[in-house]
This record gives sequence, structure tokens and C-alpha cells, in this order.
Amino acid sequence: MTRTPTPADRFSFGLWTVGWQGVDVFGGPVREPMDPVEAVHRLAELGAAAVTFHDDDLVPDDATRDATLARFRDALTETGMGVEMATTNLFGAAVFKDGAFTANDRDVRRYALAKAARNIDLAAELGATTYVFWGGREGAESGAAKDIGAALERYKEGLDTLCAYVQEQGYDLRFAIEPKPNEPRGDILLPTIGHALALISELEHSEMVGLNPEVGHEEMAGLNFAAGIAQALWHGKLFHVDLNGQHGPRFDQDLRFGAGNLRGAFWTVDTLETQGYDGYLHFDYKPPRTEDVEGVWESARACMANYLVLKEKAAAFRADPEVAEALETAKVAELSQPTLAAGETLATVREESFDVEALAARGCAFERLDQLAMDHLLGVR
Ligand SMILES: [Mn+2]
Repeated sequence: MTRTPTPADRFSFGLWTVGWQGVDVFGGPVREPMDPVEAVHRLAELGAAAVTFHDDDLVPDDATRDATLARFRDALTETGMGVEMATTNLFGAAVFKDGAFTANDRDVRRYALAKAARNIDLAAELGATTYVFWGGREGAESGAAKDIGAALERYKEGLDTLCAYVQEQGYDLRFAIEPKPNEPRGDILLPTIGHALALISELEHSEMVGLNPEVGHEEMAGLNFAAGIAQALWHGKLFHVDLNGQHGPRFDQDLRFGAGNLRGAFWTVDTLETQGYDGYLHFDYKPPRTEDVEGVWESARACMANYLVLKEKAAAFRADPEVAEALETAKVAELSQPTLAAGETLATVREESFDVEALAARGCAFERLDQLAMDHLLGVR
């Protein structure tokens, strides 16, 4: 079993993941700040292909910006690591307490656009091809505080403006929206994959905007992540993915990939590997604050190892002749057959006679199929 990744596996990590110092709502930092150069070297040694960053992770202040970028570029050159995605921190600073593109205060919205545009320039310069928008502060805690329709208009305006900017500059960059239902805001705009897809369809340049769904974010809403990304793929909108782990609806746990909902992780990998996704496999998780720096690297290694193990198990499931037979019995392929044959109309089926009782009596045989998957996952097949 291959558990050692290589760059061909297309794994990437946010600098903010391994660099998380463990600050949470109830406590301060438990680990020293991580030098982005150190993160690049250690992730390269572990077999990752690329890193991603928020502006504030890499270049938090202008006084050190040039020197930091010079060291960072050297680290990329020395290791062969790429920057595949970047994003703007539009949530951490006090100015964004009521959101960025959808803040009631127009001056805040104007500042947010300027901050995003500046980091889009850096992202393009470093070779990123995806730019993520996670609007963690775009939302509200109370009903009267936010005019939702107006907020969506401003969200659209922000994305339309930045899309036009990318096109004017000729950057090879696509946008990916990351939905989340709540936390830090009580209710966040674009809470799920479906909400974000609906907004995208209203955008001026909808062809250059897709999704960056995150496992934990969808599962916080009680949703099935594999089904969600399968729909995103069907729309041609799975531009990027954030892999991590979550134990159902509760606070955002950001566990390493494979922890939490393991069966969900199995179907997530199966979907990514069989439904045409060819982007980076990006981990957006937080090494628990119980860990020292060695625990950080252990969790990063485990994210990739768990993906590779699940990939092997999902492939073995798909290659199993008994599974092929169970799929046939469950009529899974039959769903790809159009309901009406060529030339048929609705009138054809209205004239057809159906033995409804006999149809109703047919079992679907899904339990056998699912147990075969469980047997592969449990390692007993
Ligand atoms: Mn994320």
C-alpha cells in the first residue's frame, strides 16, 4: 500500500494550516509562529506539491513584505513546490467585523476590494491559478441588521468587479467560492454548495467562478459532502476542494482528513477519483492545539496518507467483480439511460400500462452494495 505521497499526487496545504498557533475562542497560542519558508521545506519533504496562502499569512506587514517574498520565492525554487491557490484574509481584522464585500459600511467594502485586488496581483505573480473567496464574516447574528437581498447584490458587485480586473490584467486565474453555514458569523451568506452555485449563475462572468467546497463546512450543515461535490462537478464548478475532517453538526473542527466522518471521506475520495476532478487536493485543517510542532507534521503527513489509503480502497471497491455484480443488481447504470427513448414523448408513457404493485415490490438491493463498500473500508475484503 502506497502511503508516501509524491508531487504527482497533487497535494497542497495552506500556510495557515500547519502554521496555526492554536488560538481559539477560549485560549491563546500554544505553538510558536511558523516561518512560511520552514513550512514550504517540511511540506516538500513530506511529498506535497504546492502551498496556498492568505495575504496575511505570508505578507502580514509592508515593512517586511519584500524580504519575506524574496525568501519565500527562494524556498519555492529550492524545493520545486508551487503556489496553486491564494486567498484574501477578509475576516480577521477588526475592520471586517461586519463583513467585507457585504459590510453595511460602504467604506469597508471599498477597502475590501482594494485589499483583494492587491493580493490577486501577488497570487498571479506567484503562479496561482485559483483564487478563493471565503466570506466568513459576510453575514449577521440578527434579522434586522442585514438586508439579505442588498448583501447579495454587493457580493455580486464585488465578484463582478474582481473578475473584470482579472480579465483586464490577463491573469490565468479562476475564482472559487467557499461556502460555510456559520462560524464566525451566526449565519453566513452562501451557507452551502447549493446557495453558492445559485449566486454564481447570477454573476457577470459566471464562467470564471466556481466552488471550493470544504468537507467540514458542508457536514456542519448536516449535508453529504460527496453528494455536494458530485453536484458541483455536474455543473462544471468544482474548481478546487478543501479536505479535512468533522464529527457532524457542531463547531468547525478542521480535523485532519480522514478523522471524523470516515465513511464520508471514503465516498469523497471515490467521487474525486471517479467523477473527473483533476485539480489540487488541498488540505484545510488545523493540527489540534494539543500538538507540538512534531504533532503538526505528523497530522500533515496523515492527511495525505489517509487520502492515499482511501484512494486505494475505493479503487479496490470499484475493481471488485462482486461489486460490479451488486451495482448491476442495484440498477445503478440504468439511471444513465434517458427515461424517454429517442422519439418518445410524454404521451407515450401516459398511454403505457404499469403494474405498479409489481414495481413497488421490487427491492433495490442497496444494502448489499453498501456493505461491500464497508467491507473494503474495514479491510475485510
Ligand atoms: Mn477552507
